[in-house]
Amino acid sequence: KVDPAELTVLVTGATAGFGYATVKRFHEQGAKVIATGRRQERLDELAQEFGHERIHTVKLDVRDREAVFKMVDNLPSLFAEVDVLVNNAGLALGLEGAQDAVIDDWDTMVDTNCKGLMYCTRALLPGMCKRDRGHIINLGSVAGSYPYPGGNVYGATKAFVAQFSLNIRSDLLGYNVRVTDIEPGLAHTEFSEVRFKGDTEKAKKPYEGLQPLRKEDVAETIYFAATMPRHVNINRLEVMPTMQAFNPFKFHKE
Ligand code: NDP
Ligand code: 8X3
Repeated sequence: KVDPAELTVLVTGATAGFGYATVKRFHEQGAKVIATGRRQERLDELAQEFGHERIHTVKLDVRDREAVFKMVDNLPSLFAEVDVLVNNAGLALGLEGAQDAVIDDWDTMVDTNCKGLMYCTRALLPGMCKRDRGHIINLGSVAGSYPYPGGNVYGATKAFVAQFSLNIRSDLLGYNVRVTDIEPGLAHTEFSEVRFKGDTEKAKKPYEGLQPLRKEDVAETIYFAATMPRHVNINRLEVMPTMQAFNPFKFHKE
């Protein structure tokens, strides 16, 4: 098994949800962690929580290509050799049908979930290849495999994440650099608050009457993939709440 205390882990979107839980999981096991996100006050709280030890925080919007590359170039030497990149920053916006969706929301999802993830990957991969040691862990979703009404662009961005993950695996054959796509189902984080733009009532609905995944469950899955022996690559890992499953096809009848 990989010893987490020997790892430097960079997490995007570390200010909430899976990202925060992932920082905590790795940090408590002795890893050095770079926590990034847009909300500075949350990053400050995080550094405080972990005693400013083995933690480096950077305010970063993954959509800003220049800032992503600058962040990687400017990492302090103690954190410069990143072993694990957790490409977690992402969001869904809206649940309208494609015919009614807000096109700016589509842009934001593509810019964050696809392009931001691409930039972080591209910025860190050369170092990983040079050191012949690394792991890119992407946050996909069940929404990338199974369609649902209103999932239009969000699901498509996650299908991109799944295929991008497989394709870069092909590019990296011959290097000790692993690539994993973690594909969670319904999980209770700030995800729904963001999707419904602060409409708390709507945001609560998906989680009512069932036990969704907790952020810690997903962090554990990420941790599992990262600490498997180096000869093992988890390609895709789909994880759902026990209380979630599939619908049959629907038909519109005249
Ligand atoms: P949260 O909303 O709780 O957390 C999302 C994180 O992403 C926040 O830390 C946010 O931080 C950050 N973020 C959003 N936009 C940007 C940006 N442009 N630049 C940098 N950071 C950004 O959601 P989850 O923890 O649930 O989601 C994490 C990932 O998991 C996402 O990719 C999501 O699509 C995916 N996912 C979620 C599922 C769920 O049901 N919750 C299921 C399957 C996948 P800040 O605002 O400070 O920048
Ligand atoms: C998040 C899961 O089903 O809300 O990716 O799209 S879902």
